[in-house]
Amino acid sequence: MDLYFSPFACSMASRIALYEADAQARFIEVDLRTKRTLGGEDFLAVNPLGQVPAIRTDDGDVLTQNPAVLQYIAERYPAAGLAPQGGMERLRLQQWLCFTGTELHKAIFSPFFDPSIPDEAKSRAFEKGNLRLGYLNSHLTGREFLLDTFSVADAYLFTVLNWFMVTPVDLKKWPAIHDYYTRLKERPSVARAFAEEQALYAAAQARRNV
Ligand SMILES: N[C@@H](CCC(=O)N[C@@H](CS)C(=O)NCC(=O)O)C(=O)O
Repeated sequence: MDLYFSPFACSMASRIALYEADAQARFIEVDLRTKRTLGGEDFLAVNPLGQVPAIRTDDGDVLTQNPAVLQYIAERYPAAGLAPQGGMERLRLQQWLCFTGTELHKAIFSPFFDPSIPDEAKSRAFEKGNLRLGYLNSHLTGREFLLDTFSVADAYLFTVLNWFMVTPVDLKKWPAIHDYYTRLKERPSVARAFAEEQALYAAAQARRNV
Protein backbone atom coordinates (compact mmCIF):
# COMPACT_ATOMS: atom_id res chain seq x y z
CA MET A 1 0.00 0.00 0.00
CA ASP A 2 1.18 3.54 -0.79
CA LEU A 3 0.14 6.47 1.39
CA TYR A 4 0.49 9.91 -0.17
CA PHE A 5 0.99 12.36 2.65
CA SER A 6 2.29 15.74 3.65
CA PRO A 7 3.92 16.26 7.07
CA PHE A 8 1.46 17.30 9.81
CA ALA A 9 -1.43 17.37 7.31
CA CYS A 10 -4.58 15.34 7.92
CA SER A 11 -2.83 12.37 6.30
CA MET A 12 -0.98 11.89 9.61
CA ALA A 13 -4.15 10.14 10.82
CA SER A 14 -3.54 7.37 8.28
CA ARG A 15 0.09 7.05 9.38
CA ILE A 16 -1.10 6.66 12.99
CA ALA A 17 -3.64 4.01 11.92
CA LEU A 18 -0.97 2.12 9.95
CA TYR A 19 1.37 2.16 12.97
CA GLU A 20 -1.46 0.96 15.22
CA ALA A 21 -1.95 -1.97 12.84
CA ASP A 22 1.79 -2.60 12.58
CA ALA A 23 1.25 -2.49 8.80
CA GLN A 24 3.81 -2.11 6.05
CA ALA A 25 3.29 0.84 3.71
CA ARG A 26 5.26 3.08 1.39
CA PHE A 27 4.98 6.71 2.50
CA ILE A 28 5.15 9.10 -0.45
CA GLU A 29 5.59 12.76 0.49
CA VAL A 30 3.68 15.35 -1.51
CA ASP A 31 4.53 19.04 -1.78
CA LEU A 32 1.02 20.49 -1.56
CA ARG A 33 2.13 23.75 -3.17
CA THR A 34 3.59 22.22 -6.32
CA LYS A 35 1.28 19.15 -6.29
CA ARG A 36 4.29 16.95 -6.93
CA THR A 37 5.77 14.18 -4.85
CA LEU A 38 9.32 14.64 -3.63
CA GLY A 39 10.23 12.08 -6.28
CA GLY A 40 8.75 14.35 -8.99
CA GLU A 41 5.52 12.42 -9.64
CA ASP A 42 2.51 14.51 -10.71
CA PHE A 43 0.22 14.15 -7.70
CA LEU A 44 -2.77 15.52 -9.62
CA ALA A 45 -2.63 12.34 -11.69
CA VAL A 46 -3.21 10.42 -8.45
CA ASN A 47 -5.79 12.73 -6.89
CA PRO A 48 -7.13 15.41 -9.25
CA LEU A 49 -8.12 17.44 -6.18
CA GLY A 50 -4.47 17.62 -5.15
CA GLN A 51 -5.29 16.70 -1.57
CA VAL A 52 -3.76 14.25 0.84
CA PRO A 53 -4.40 11.62 2.04
CA ALA A 54 -4.59 9.32 -0.95
CA ILE A 55 -3.75 5.68 -0.83
CA ARG A 56 -2.99 3.21 -3.57
CA THR A 57 -3.93 -0.28 -2.47
CA ASP A 58 -1.89 -3.35 -3.33
CA ASP A 59 -4.49 -3.98 -6.07
CA GLY A 60 -3.80 -0.55 -7.58
CA ASP A 61 -7.03 1.15 -6.49
CA VAL A 62 -6.69 4.77 -5.44
CA LEU A 63 -8.82 5.91 -2.52
CA THR A 64 -9.15 9.45 -1.18
CA GLN A 65 -11.05 11.28 1.61
CA ASN A 66 -10.01 10.73 5.22
CA PRO A 67 -13.09 8.81 6.39
CA ALA A 68 -12.82 6.35 3.48
CA VAL A 69 -9.04 5.99 3.69
CA LEU A 70 -9.11 5.46 7.45
CA GLN A 71 -11.91 2.90 7.25
CA TYR A 72 -10.02 1.11 4.47
CA ILE A 73 -7.01 0.75 6.78
CA ALA A 74 -9.27 -0.47 9.59
CA GLU A 75 -10.90 -3.05 7.24
CA ARG A 76 -7.57 -4.17 5.81
CA TYR A 77 -6.13 -4.85 9.29
CA PRO A 78 -9.12 -6.04 11.36
CA ALA A 79 -6.94 -7.51 14.11
CA ALA A 80 -5.92 -3.99 15.13
CA GLY A 81 -9.53 -3.27 16.16
CA LEU A 82 -9.51 0.24 14.68
CA ALA A 83 -13.22 0.28 13.78
CA PRO A 84 -16.32 -1.45 15.12
CA GLN A 85 -17.46 -4.17 12.73
CA GLY A 86 -21.01 -2.93 12.20
CA GLY A 87 -24.25 -1.82 13.74
CA MET A 88 -24.76 1.36 15.74
CA GLU A 89 -21.11 1.49 16.91
CA ARG A 90 -19.91 1.59 13.29
CA LEU A 91 -22.34 4.39 12.60
CA ARG A 92 -20.99 6.22 15.65
CA LEU A 93 -17.52 5.89 14.18
CA GLN A 94 -18.76 7.48 10.98
CA GLN A 95 -20.49 10.18 12.98
CA TRP A 96 -17.18 11.17 14.61
CA LEU A 97 -15.21 10.90 11.37
CA CYS A 98 -17.70 13.24 9.68
CA PHE A 99 -17.79 15.60 12.66
CA THR A 100 -14.00 15.84 12.67
CA GLY A 101 -13.81 16.28 8.92
CA THR A 102 -16.53 18.85 8.45
CA GLU A 103 -17.17 20.61 11.75
CA LEU A 104 -13.54 20.84 12.89
CA HIS A 105 -11.11 20.27 10.01
CA LYS A 106 -12.88 22.23 7.31
CA ALA A 107 -14.98 24.67 9.32
CA ILE A 108 -12.47 25.78 11.97
CA PHE A 109 -8.96 24.92 10.88
CA SER A 110 -8.83 25.04 7.08
CA PRO A 111 -9.15 28.87 6.97
CA PHE A 112 -5.93 29.12 9.03
CA PHE A 113 -3.96 27.40 6.29
CA ASP A 114 -5.19 29.68 3.53
CA PRO A 115 -3.09 32.88 3.39
CA SER A 116 -5.70 34.54 1.16
CA ILE A 117 -8.33 34.43 3.93
CA PRO A 118 -8.36 37.64 6.03
CA ASP A 119 -7.64 37.40 9.78
CA GLU A 120 -11.16 38.54 10.58
CA ALA A 121 -12.66 35.58 8.74
CA LYS A 122 -10.25 33.24 10.56
CA SER A 123 -11.34 34.63 13.94
CA ARG A 124 -14.98 34.29 12.95
CA ALA A 125 -14.41 30.63 12.03
CA PHE A 126 -13.01 30.07 15.50
CA GLU A 127 -15.88 31.88 17.19
CA LYS A 128 -18.30 29.64 15.34
CA GLY A 129 -16.15 26.71 16.42
CA ASN A 130 -16.89 27.32 20.10
CA LEU A 131 -20.17 25.42 19.88
CA ARG A 132 -18.48 22.44 18.19
CA LEU A 133 -15.57 22.40 20.61
CA GLY A 134 -17.91 22.71 23.59
CA TYR A 135 -19.91 19.75 22.30
CA LEU A 136 -16.71 17.73 21.81
CA ASN A 137 -15.49 18.72 25.28
CA SER A 138 -18.72 17.43 26.84
CA HIS A 139 -18.48 14.17 24.94
CA LEU A 140 -14.86 13.61 26.00
CA THR A 141 -15.49 14.42 29.66
CA GLY A 142 -14.91 11.16 31.54
CA ARG A 143 -14.02 9.26 28.35
CA GLU A 144 -10.67 8.01 27.12
CA PHE A 145 -11.59 7.87 23.43
CA LEU A 146 -14.38 8.98 21.08
CA LEU A 147 -15.79 5.42 21.14
CA ASP A 148 -15.18 2.88 23.90
CA THR A 149 -11.77 1.94 22.52
CA PHE A 150 -9.19 3.67 20.30
CA SER A 151 -10.39 3.92 16.70
CA VAL A 152 -9.43 5.60 13.45
CA ALA A 153 -11.68 8.50 14.51
CA ASP A 154 -9.23 9.20 17.37
CA ALA A 155 -6.33 9.15 14.91
CA TYR A 156 -8.12 11.79 12.82
CA LEU A 157 -9.24 13.90 15.79
CA PHE A 158 -5.73 13.98 17.29
CA THR A 159 -4.30 15.04 13.94
CA VAL A 160 -6.76 17.91 13.62
CA LEU A 161 -6.36 19.04 17.25
CA ASN A 162 -2.63 19.16 16.64
CA TRP A 163 -3.23 22.20 14.44
CA PHE A 164 -4.05 24.24 17.54
CA MET A 165 -0.27 24.69 17.66
CA VAL A 166 -0.44 27.08 14.72
CA THR A 167 -3.48 29.03 15.86
CA PRO A 168 -3.74 31.74 18.53
CA VAL A 169 -6.27 29.61 20.43
CA ASP A 170 -5.41 27.98 23.76
CA LEU A 171 -6.64 24.38 23.85
CA LYS A 172 -6.72 24.56 27.69
CA LYS A 173 -10.02 26.40 27.35
CA TRP A 174 -11.57 22.96 26.80
CA PRO A 175 -10.05 20.82 29.60
CA ALA A 176 -11.39 17.44 28.43
CA ILE A 177 -10.13 18.06 24.88
CA HIS A 178 -6.79 19.25 26.23
CA ASP A 179 -6.42 16.14 28.43
CA TYR A 180 -7.45 13.87 25.54
CA TYR A 181 -4.88 15.49 23.22
CA THR A 182 -2.13 15.27 25.86
CA ARG A 183 -2.96 11.62 26.61
CA LEU A 184 -3.08 10.57 22.97
CA LYS A 185 0.23 12.28 22.26
CA GLU A 186 1.84 9.71 24.59
CA ARG A 187 0.32 6.73 22.79
CA PRO A 188 3.16 4.86 21.01
CA SER A 189 1.64 4.96 17.49
CA VAL A 190 0.82 8.65 17.86
CA ALA A 191 4.16 9.60 19.44
CA ARG A 192 6.02 7.81 16.64
CA ALA A 193 3.96 9.42 13.87
CA PHE A 194 4.26 12.84 15.52
CA ALA A 195 8.06 12.63 15.92
CA GLU A 196 8.58 11.42 12.35
CA GLU A 197 6.30 14.02 10.81
CA GLN A 198 7.85 16.77 12.93
CA ALA A 199 11.24 15.97 11.42
CA LEU A 200 9.77 15.79 7.91
CA TYR A 201 7.93 19.08 8.46
CA ALA A 202 11.16 20.79 9.55
CA ALA A 203 12.91 19.41 6.46
CA ALA A 204 10.10 20.66 4.21
CA GLN A 205 10.30 24.12 5.79
CA ALA A 206 14.08 24.18 5.30
CA ARG A 207 13.70 23.27 1.62
CA ARG A 208 11.18 26.08 1.20
CA ASN A 209 13.55 28.62 2.74
CA VAL A 210 16.50 27.77 0.48
N1 LIG B 1 -12.12 16.19 2.35
C1 LIG B 1 -10.74 15.81 2.25
C2 LIG B 1 -9.89 16.97 2.75
C3 LIG B 1 -8.42 16.69 2.62
C4 LIG B 1 -7.60 17.95 2.86
O1 LIG B 1 -8.13 19.02 3.10
N2 LIG B 1 -6.28 17.80 2.79
C5 LIG B 1 -5.43 18.96 2.91
C6 LIG B 1 -4.30 18.70 3.91
S1 LIG B 1 -4.91 18.55 5.56
C7 LIG B 1 -4.79 19.24 1.58
O2 LIG B 1 -4.35 18.32 0.91
N3 LIG B 1 -4.78 20.51 1.18
C8 LIG B 1 -4.22 20.94 -0.08
C9 LIG B 1 -5.26 21.47 -1.01
O3 LIG B 1 -6.47 21.46 -0.67
O4 LIG B 1 -4.87 21.91 -2.08
C10 LIG B 1 -10.44 14.54 3.03
O5 LIG B 1 -11.17 14.23 3.98
O6 LIG B 1 -9.49 13.82 2.69
